[in-house]
Amino acid sequence: MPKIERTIDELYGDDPERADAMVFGRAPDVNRRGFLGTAGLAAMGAAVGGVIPFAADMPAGLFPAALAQAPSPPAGGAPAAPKGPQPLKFPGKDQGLTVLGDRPLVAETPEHLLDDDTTPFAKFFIRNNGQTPDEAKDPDKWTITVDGEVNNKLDLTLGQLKSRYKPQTFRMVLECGGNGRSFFTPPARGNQWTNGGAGCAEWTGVRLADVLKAAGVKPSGIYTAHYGADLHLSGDPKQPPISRGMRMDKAMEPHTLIVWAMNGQPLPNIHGGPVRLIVPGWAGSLSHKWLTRIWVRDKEHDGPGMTGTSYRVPIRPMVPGDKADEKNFKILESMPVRAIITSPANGAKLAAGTREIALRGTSWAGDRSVSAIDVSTDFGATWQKTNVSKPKNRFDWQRWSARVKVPSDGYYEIWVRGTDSRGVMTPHVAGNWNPQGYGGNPMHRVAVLIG
Ligand SMILES: Nc1nc2c(c(=O)[nH]1)N[C@H]1C(S)=C(S)[C@@H](COP(=O)(O)O)O[C@H]1N2
Ligand SMILES: [Mo]
Repeated sequence: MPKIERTIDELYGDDPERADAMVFGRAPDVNRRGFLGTAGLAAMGAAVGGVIPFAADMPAGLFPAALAQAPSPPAGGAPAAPKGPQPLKFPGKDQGLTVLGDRPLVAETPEHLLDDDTTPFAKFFIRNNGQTPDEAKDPDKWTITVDGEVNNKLDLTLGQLKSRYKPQTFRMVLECGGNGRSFFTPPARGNQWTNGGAGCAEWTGVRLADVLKAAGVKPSGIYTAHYGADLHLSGDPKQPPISRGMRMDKAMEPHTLIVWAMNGQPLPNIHGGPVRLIVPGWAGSLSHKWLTRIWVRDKEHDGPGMTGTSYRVPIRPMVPGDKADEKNFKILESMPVRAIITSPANGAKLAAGTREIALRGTSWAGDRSVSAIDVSTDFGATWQKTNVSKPKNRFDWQRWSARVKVPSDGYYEIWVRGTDSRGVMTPHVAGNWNPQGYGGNPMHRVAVLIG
């Protein structure tokens, strides 16, 4: 690939018309599919590294996947990462993880590293909001309080939790509420996740429902509020750290767990050890780490992360980039369907003469399941069905695989789209724009160069 002086995002940000003319070799107002002039085609081929056999199907104005790897700089909030993806340096973690922020530590997993059925610790994303507490010296003495709208307030040690209730193990996706945020235009505030704020691990613990039943939730107890041992990022104990909560019916679901093990090992400190919540299907921020207290409330929780536009999405669509009217927002619950390609990696180079490519990926859909995954090699002109695995249990992700044929050497984009159990499909571009960028789940694409 030729050296790119400025990222394509920067170019588009500064002068979109010139950028379009450079990339597509034509006036930007010509919005017809396949309208690439000969000069434009040559320029585009040079930019992506090869001829484009399906150029006629390439939508006008499309960023080639080969050039769209670097996430856009954020509009505000989190500071922009210094040039290019920063590798993660953390004991036991794969250096291929991308650091999105180091204070607090936030790191995502590039799609091609999500190629395991069960995401190992080494490849599991990290999302902290505050200061990570020190490792617990005596984990079984860690205490969790359950209070508020309950008949019997509980102070349970982890040891008691393990012995009093029946342990459960499920393989389930944990996904940050902001996953996919970098796909919004104009950029949304916060960590610029691509698709890697997610992983699927085996979680062992007890049902939150069993603990709540032991505490005896009063009819007035309709919502939970979660508290942990981490301090606010400032280190000031008077500043409240993140505290989210959920409707009682989600808290009572059989897959909502208080867990102490991940992939059969004691829960690592960085993932909330010795004990955390796992609330599958909903924003990862509900899965409170270093859990110390569940307060049962008689109204929707209003802790940090529950108000304004935090973890809240528009009820009626808003104009992208516009000022938010907070009355038009409701709390984010189930995450939307997402489908990614885990092999080949974006930018893969395959030997000349390759005519068939083996594809693998994974998919999940919040509270729903995935009913179909389709792939395209011709910019979405035609689609092919893939084999989609059955989940091991509810909230497990669903791996998919396919073999696709290509007619000649050159530059291809593999596109994937997923459909959930209610027929809702991943869109071409992130929709329902919102200031903090929740629910960005456009089709994933990878660039592949043959020869
Ligand atoms: N106590 C506490 N719990 C927390 C957080 C936090 O900052 N503090 N971050 C939340 C968010 S936003 C996400 S996405 C998940 C990330 O879990 P992980 O770091 O184990 O991947 O933890 C959630 N639980
Ligand atoms: Mo998150």
